[in-house]
Amino acid sequence: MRVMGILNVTPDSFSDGGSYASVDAALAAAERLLAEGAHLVDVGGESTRPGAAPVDEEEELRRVVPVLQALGRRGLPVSVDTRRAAVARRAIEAGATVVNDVSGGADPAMFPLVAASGCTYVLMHTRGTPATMGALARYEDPDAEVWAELEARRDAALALGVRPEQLWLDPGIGFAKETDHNLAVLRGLPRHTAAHRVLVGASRKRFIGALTGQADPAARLEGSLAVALWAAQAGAYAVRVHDVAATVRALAVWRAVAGEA
Ligand code: HH2
Repeated sequence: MRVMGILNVTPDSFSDGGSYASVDAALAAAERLLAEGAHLVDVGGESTRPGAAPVDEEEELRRVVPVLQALGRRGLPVSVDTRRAAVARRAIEAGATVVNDVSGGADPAMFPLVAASGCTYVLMHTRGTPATMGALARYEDPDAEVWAELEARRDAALALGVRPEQLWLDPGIGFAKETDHNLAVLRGLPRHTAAHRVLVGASRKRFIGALTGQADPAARLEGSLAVALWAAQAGAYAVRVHDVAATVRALAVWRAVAGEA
């Protein structure tokens, strides 16, 4: 299973985002994640936490492009976490090979860009925007509804020329989902991993804090590892995590027990 290591270049991560000092810090952090065993570093310049304020395009570009260029010059495996086709385009020019889009292709220019560039594209399930998704977390059957909506977006991407082998599908843990919805979706994973390359992003998320009584995201390691191992057992293709070294070690033991190559 692939491990995508998270590199946030938001101001709360690097107080002077965009300066040389922060680019160097980001480069060092990316190299550390890869040395720890990440297959890919996911660079994001916009927080998508529930209720997060949107970042304008110019600011997002200012945060991520210098970092992506620095990573690209080193030839490091990079994905860009963005909802904007314009940002994705600049990222691909800088050497990113994966576009990770938490909006599920809301930007009308996104699917055509993905089709033309041939990049790998992570298509994630959500409803609404980070500002509105909380109110949209209403489901009768979360697993069935999430995957029906995700497959509809997949079909829209294919209709615009994206090829099936470019796609990873992500049920969007924590996006327009409460704890019970996240658990239902995770429980349903084995039903979907044969048909799709599935990415699971549960690392340090709020539902793990709710289940373990940990308000501090950094104290959610054990719960995050539990979900990563569940995802591996369910046949997921990739996990998106903050704690790369611990995840890689946990997966090594899981792999040995499971008898996976
Ligand atoms: N979750 C976040 C961001 N990007 N991408 C994918 N494919 N799947 C996810 O579940 C996912 C994602 C959460 O974002 P945020 O709250 O900004 O925090 P962080 O980037 O530290 O996870």
